[in-house]
Amino acid sequence: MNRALSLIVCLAFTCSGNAAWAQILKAVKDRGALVCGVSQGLLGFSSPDDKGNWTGFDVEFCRAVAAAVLNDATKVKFTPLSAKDRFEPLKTGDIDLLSRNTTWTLQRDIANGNFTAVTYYDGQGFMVRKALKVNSALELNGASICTQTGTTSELNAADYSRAHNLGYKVIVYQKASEYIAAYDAGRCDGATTDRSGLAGDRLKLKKPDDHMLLPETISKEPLGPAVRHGDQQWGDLCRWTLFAMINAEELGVNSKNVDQMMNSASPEVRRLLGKEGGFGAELGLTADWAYRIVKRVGNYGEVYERAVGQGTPLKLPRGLNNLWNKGGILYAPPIR
Ligand SMILES: N[C@@H](CCC(=O)N[C@@H](CS)C(=O)NCC(=O)O)C(=O)O
Repeated sequence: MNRALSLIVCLAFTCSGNAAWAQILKAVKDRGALVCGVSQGLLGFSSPDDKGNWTGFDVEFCRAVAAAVLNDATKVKFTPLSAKDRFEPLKTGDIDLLSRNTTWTLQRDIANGNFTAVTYYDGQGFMVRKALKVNSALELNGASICTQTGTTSELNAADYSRAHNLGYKVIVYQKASEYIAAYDAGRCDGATTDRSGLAGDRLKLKKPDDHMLLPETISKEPLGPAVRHGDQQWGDLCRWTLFAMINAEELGVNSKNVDQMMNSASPEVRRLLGKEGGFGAELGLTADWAYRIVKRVGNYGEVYERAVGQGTPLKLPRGLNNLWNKGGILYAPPIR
């Protein structure tokens, strides 16, 4: 490439990069609300009550971003999306953030948006009726298995069947409510999706205690939020929102003690809470961005316990989603 041409190419990239820079953050600030894509209803992750109040782990992440940007965790407009239709609104800019039990895969990362980080490490499982008297997914030869279309669940079930020569008939439905109803009505021998999803879906069955999860975990399902391609600042902001929540847990900073922690002598706590370092400005925010997240929403552990922990009907153990120094794999880069 000659020098003139390479200069033009270089300028074109620089300009397009600048044009995209900070668009979403500005739009959210101007609008005074974050538009967050969530599921249509998955207990523990994103589910609305009769009055339209949303709760769950993915919902809390939206609120954490709103707290960081707008200093108000309630300033979120939730857009419920089916599995199949979840990526299009991200690409068109109809949502600012997709926080919907979405597995990070190569194809999705390239074609649909940038995955910012993993908020929940999961894997796919199977649910069956106890009355079926099977103890392993390997005993489900020729079984019909219900799941939702547009998911990795659908693809993994087919892979697993092929790899183990099981002859599963994978039956897919457009909506979660349809696949759950079909399974509950006995139209399938088993249901399959992420184990965390099955934990929530089981509670929607007529008799949850008549059903159980089989021991196999057949895939890796790193679930995380995604943002639109091309706005680096917004991606950084969403990624560091999660890292701030994880670091806060590691440093013992929570929503109840965060005000006292503002006076902490620990350099790490001081950098987290914006008393030193001035990292907020680099994210397009004020210095106390992480203070706001912890104060208005909580650290990672608080959110986990509130949404899916032992005090909830889901009772999901922390497992992989515990801190790296407590037996899990949550390891947030340092704030410095
Ligand atoms: N993590 C998987 C599965 C995600 C998924 O959509 N699971 C279904 C079954 S639990 C679900 O959440 N449905 C809720 C909804 O569509 O509202 C993926 O990203 O493809």
